Amino acid sequence: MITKIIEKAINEQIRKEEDSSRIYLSMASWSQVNGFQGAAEWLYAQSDEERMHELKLIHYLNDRGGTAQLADLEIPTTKFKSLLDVFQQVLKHEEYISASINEIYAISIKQNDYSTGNFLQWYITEQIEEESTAKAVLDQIQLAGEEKGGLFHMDKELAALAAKKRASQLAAATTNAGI
Ligand code: OFO
Repeated sequence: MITKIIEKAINEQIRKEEDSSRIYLSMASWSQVNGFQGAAEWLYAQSDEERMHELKLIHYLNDRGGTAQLADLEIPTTKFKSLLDVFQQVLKHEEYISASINEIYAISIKQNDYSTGNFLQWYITEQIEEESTAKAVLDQIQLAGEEKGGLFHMDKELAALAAKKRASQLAAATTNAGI
């Protein structure tokens, strides 16, 4: 049985993951409209991944005797200055999510809830990867600067990264479905 404190913390994280999904969806849409097809594909895939993070938390909370609850969300911005601006915000957002996961982990240890601590390890590892990918993409966009050729190349790289992401999402879905 999960404590009310952990239930509240996980519900708050459910809200943040759903919010992340919508933020990336908005960024994906902006990228598509502004001619960055590869970035759009990557961000659409990232948005789906955040929904998967949300679902994983919902299932965990309900399975442990808690009740998952959805919350109101702010409308994500649709205005970005550039692709650089988009990925600066992606990195900032991932750092915020990492801090949030670390906070729930600390609460779970304080509450002697080692099952939740163990469950959160998956998110801790995931965040290391997400921050590192966002940072690598951002570095490359910064290197390309305003140069069209550099940005075109970066967009192609993002399309390749998106294809990889989709393949691993499919593999995870297949495993979860027990296929
Ligand atoms: Fe990108 O964050 Fe979810 O967990």
